[in-house]
Amino acid sequence: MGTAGKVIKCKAAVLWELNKPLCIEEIEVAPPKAKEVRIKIIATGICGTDDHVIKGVMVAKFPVILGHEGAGVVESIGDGVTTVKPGDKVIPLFLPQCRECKVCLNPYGNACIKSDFTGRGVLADGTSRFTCKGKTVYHFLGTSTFSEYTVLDEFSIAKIDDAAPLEKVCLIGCGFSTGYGAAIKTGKVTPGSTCAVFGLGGVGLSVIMGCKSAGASRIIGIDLNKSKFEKAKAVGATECISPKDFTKPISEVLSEMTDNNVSYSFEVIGRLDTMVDALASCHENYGTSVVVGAPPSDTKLTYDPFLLFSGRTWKGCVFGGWKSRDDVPKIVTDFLKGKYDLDQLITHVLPFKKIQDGFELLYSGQSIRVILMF
Ligand code: COD
Ligand code: ZN
Repeated sequence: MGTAGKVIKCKAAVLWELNKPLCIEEIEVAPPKAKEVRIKIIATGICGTDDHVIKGVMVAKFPVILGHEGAGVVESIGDGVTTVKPGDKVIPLFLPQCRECKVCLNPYGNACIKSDFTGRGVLADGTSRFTCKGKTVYHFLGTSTFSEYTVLDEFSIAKIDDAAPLEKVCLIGCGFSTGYGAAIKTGKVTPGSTCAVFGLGGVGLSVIMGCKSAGASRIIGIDLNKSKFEKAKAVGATECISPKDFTKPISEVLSEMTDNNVSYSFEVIGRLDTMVDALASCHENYGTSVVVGAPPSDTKLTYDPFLLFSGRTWKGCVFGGWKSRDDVPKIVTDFLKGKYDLDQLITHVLPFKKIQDGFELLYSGQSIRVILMF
């Protein structure tokens, strides 16, 4: 391609400071160095975690280009890149898979040590590929999809099927895979089982899709906001309840509804009280409860240890437990085979320049997922 090896000038949303709106700026994107790949982003979702950086709940180096739920096409590759080539459709991975570290080599591990959850804001060689107005701009989670072009380490990229619609499969880069994997990969939901899903946002809906695809026969959605019920039922919930409608603890309500037979429960809210409620709601002996929602930082839980002593299993997962580079292409293929429907999660599609409107939709609770198109 004509741009390979050259600096590309393009548009990106730059966050210059905490608690400020994102600014659409012209930036310079340097060519990829060895073992790096430059991608043209075609579509990106907006996730709550991007907002966590804006609000200072999650650390990052400023100025920064956020975005970690995108899909695009390879523009050029650096020396030594073997797994993708220009023109390939790809999904950037905020949870990389280097295939060399202790975690990647463990058959059950997926939180590769090359992940940038501490906010270093640079690629593996310790530098950034972005500049704006003469200043270095930092990367976010090794992905930075709120830019027309971005550069990633090769270990942060999954090559996907050429037939994949990028404006939909971008959700596989974060929200969908997180929920779907919590059910399929981490919870290992079994056919005919009963599941309870606490929290019916985009990730909770993805958990429901996972439970359904695993063959669960009852899937009970729990949310304070009853306007979430219709969509939850459309993606596979068999019943929905609001804790507001009961005076007794929700675990007792679920036990009565199911003859004490909830095998799997999922917390997809990120609250301490609902984490314990979800644990108490699964069967005291053979039940498994999965924590999907990120807990508030610097908090501690108090719970009755008999909840575990009787035999329950309590687990958590990041990115659904998937090994990103191995599994994301398979999740995309399953989508192309019609195994699940991503349209149900997409409530708004906006041009990239309207990114701030997209965040406003997130704040107002009107959106499940907003997709920005370049
Ligand atoms: N009881 C019942 N429902 C509640 C309660 C409550 N006490 N409080 C809130 N809810 C409902 C809300 O009405 C809402 O419907 C739902 O819970 C939450 O949904 P959303 O739309 O706010 O959020 P999601 O589904 O997009 O994501 C929620 C998570 C908690 C999963 C997310 O914020 C998170 O923590 N993700 C996991 C962390 C992670 O893997 N991060 C990696 C990169 S993102
Ligand atoms: Zn996310």
